Amino acid sequence: MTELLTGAHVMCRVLLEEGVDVMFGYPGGAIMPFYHALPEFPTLRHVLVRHEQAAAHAADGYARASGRPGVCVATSGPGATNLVTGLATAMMDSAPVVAITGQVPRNMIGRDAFQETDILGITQPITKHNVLVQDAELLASELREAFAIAREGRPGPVLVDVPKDVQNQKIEYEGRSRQHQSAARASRSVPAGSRLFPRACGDLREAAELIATAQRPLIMAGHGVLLAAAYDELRCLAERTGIPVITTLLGISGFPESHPLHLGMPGMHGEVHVNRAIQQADLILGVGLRFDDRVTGNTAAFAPRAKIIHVELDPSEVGKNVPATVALLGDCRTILRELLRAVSPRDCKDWRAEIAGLMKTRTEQYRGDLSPEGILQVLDEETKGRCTIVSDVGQHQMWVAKLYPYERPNTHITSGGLGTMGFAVPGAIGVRFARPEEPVWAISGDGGFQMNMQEIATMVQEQIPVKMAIFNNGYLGMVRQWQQFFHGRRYSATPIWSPDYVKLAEAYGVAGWRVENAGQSREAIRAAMAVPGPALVEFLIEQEANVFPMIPPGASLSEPIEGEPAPLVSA
Ligand SMILES: Cc1ncc(C[n+]2csc(CCOP(=O)(O)OP(=O)(O)O)c2C)c(N)n1
Repeated sequence: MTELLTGAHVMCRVLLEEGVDVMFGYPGGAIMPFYHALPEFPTLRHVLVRHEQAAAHAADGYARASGRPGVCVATSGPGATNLVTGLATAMMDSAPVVAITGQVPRNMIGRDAFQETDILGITQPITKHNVLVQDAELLASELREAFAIAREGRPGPVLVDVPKDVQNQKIEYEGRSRQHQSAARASRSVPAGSRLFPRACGDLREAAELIATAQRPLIMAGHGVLLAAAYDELRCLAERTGIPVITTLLGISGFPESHPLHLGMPGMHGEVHVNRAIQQADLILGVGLRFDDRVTGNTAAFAPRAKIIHVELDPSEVGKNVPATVALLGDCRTILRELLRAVSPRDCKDWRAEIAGLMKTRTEQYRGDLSPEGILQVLDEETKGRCTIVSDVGQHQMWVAKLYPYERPNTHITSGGLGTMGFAVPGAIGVRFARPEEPVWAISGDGGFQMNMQEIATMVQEQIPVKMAIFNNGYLGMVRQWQQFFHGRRYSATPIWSPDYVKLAEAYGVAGWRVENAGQSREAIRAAMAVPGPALVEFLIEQEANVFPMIPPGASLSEPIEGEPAPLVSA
């Protein structure tokens, strides 16, 4: 049966068909017909953000936590350009996001119309696909395709630009058949990518042979493990072979941290024993990662003795940063299952003992009473591991990655690839929509928090009980650390003033606490978790605390800085 509908109604219908239950957006002139139609679809919940960047991050957070595409909506011009950082963030971290933007009417395009911008041109390199829909007849198919492209294969953001007159255009609409709808629903429950490469392509037998004969093998698990939900397969493979597992920043929570085979995080701020193990390894089984420069350090000196088996969905990643001896192309879960069948049991005992010998007991690096380590330990005790943490970017991001013990799958969410400050607060809003029963903590520095703290208003208006923690050191800490280590302590533009966060929370009608010493942490965290709505806890940490160890940029993994560099003696 066909119906006469406007383009805007078709957009809402397709969103419903695609199983969308929430979208994050901000209205404006060119997207008004869509917003006019929206109230007729009460099951499509719309969350009004305070800045479109936050809409994109919230859609991204929703996507990462649910495995389903997150949706954001903006008007043309400044609304659309405000999405850019969020789309680039989603692109770098393979998050399925569908962005819908209004565009000026077709007859105004190319005439510098009010709020016209070439958002297709702008987002071309930071989306998996984008399209300007020039006829409402094509709207349904383009939108459906947008969802399919966002979620299929290696997930990523897709932008659909819809001129205002196309939203108003009336067409005969034939809804997707019931069969189609249930097929769409079924496909959503399949982990991303598993339809593209049903079987591993690459030499499994050669990979199994390398795994059987290596003396010092390591598994490096990346974001692909989380995207493919390959948790059980990864654990089984590690246990069957006794190979220790390293989790990259985006691979964290892909493998339980208390597991005896878990080693830790590699790379720039990775533990010394992890990086040493990499440098001594004779085989690295890289699963769903791109061997990013923050992981490898100087690639020329990375894992000099190791052959690399690269398990990867995206063929363009293979050989891009490090050469692979064997490439197994496909969905991580599928390939790990096949590898499991192909490998024989072993235990790698000697190698594990060797790595244990490389481990040092961490010496307390923090001078202040309120250490990041202490805060995260109390947070773990109070949440009992039952919480998802969304971190921002900077020193606190590294502490949150390394010091909280992630046991449950996909409970650590952060902007790894783009390193986008301001991600945590709006990202956590999206995560909470995907996991309405889960306590969600957004942990930011005082710099990143001030980039998107306007979203407290969104939480209040929409009653989203995200708990916010600010690690306030009075600096753009990570940049200050680099200035201390590599720029002779010239703290140029890194001291940063903050408002009184407790009063700020109060102004929004939100509960807030300031924690100045270790003794106050537990009570504040407990109280924040006890209030039903959003809450904020500011931790006044030592101003010049540093993240150790650190591989200097461009150096090899064998050259860690493990303590404060000596102050420069001026001539
Ligand atoms: C949008 C954006 N701008 C600039 C940077 C560069 N940058 C990386 S870390 C950092 C400092 C972050 O400071 P803060 O949020 O206070 O966190 P801290 O490092 O102190 O924990 C900056 C400026 C960035 N990553 N993202």
